[in-house]
Amino acid sequence: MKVTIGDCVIELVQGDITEQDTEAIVNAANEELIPGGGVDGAIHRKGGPAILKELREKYTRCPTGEAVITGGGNLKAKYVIHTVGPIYKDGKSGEPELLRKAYENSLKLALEYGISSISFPSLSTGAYGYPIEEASIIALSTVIEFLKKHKAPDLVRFVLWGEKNYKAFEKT
Ligand code: AR6
Repeated sequence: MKVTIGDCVIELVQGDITEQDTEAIVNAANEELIPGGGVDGAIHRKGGPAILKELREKYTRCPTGEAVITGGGNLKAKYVIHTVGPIYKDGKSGEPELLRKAYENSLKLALEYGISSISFPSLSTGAYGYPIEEASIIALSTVIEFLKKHKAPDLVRFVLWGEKNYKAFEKT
């Protein structure tokens, strides 16, 4: 599914983030920047050790809602933007704002690096337990607002894992 916001495109696809050929892909990392499971595990496995090496050289940690950037190692993507979504408690402990910040700060880094296409997973909706319906509203509204304001990047692709996640985003 595709929608246009001015000259920019938001695309929803079902698939694997590590296979994307956008200039950047976004990793659902943790504050310690230590490779874990889910998207994070898949990115480090396929991207190879260069990504972790660069993370260790440049950064010590990444607070929730912030984002850092490395090269893409063996991935098709030139860059990996590592951001940390909130761990879901009850939805009333600041999670919506932190999730919004994670998307927004990833997009800001993309602008800073002149990145024209970027793929996001659905941050926080795996190990961190954020309900996909609530998360999809924040993800999409944050990206739409950003594209309206900055008119870049040209393409923002959401890569959803499995049919249930794809359908939730499609409905939103
Ligand atoms: N491509 C796209 N989406 C995927 C893929 C993939 N290859 N694999 C899983 N998903 P998660 P979080 C979906 O757990 O909730 C890690 O251990 C998945 O179905 O990757 O932000 C980190 O180190 C879900 O919808 O990230 C952190 O400690 C979404 O991606 C912690 O998990 C996010 O699930 C971060 O948890």
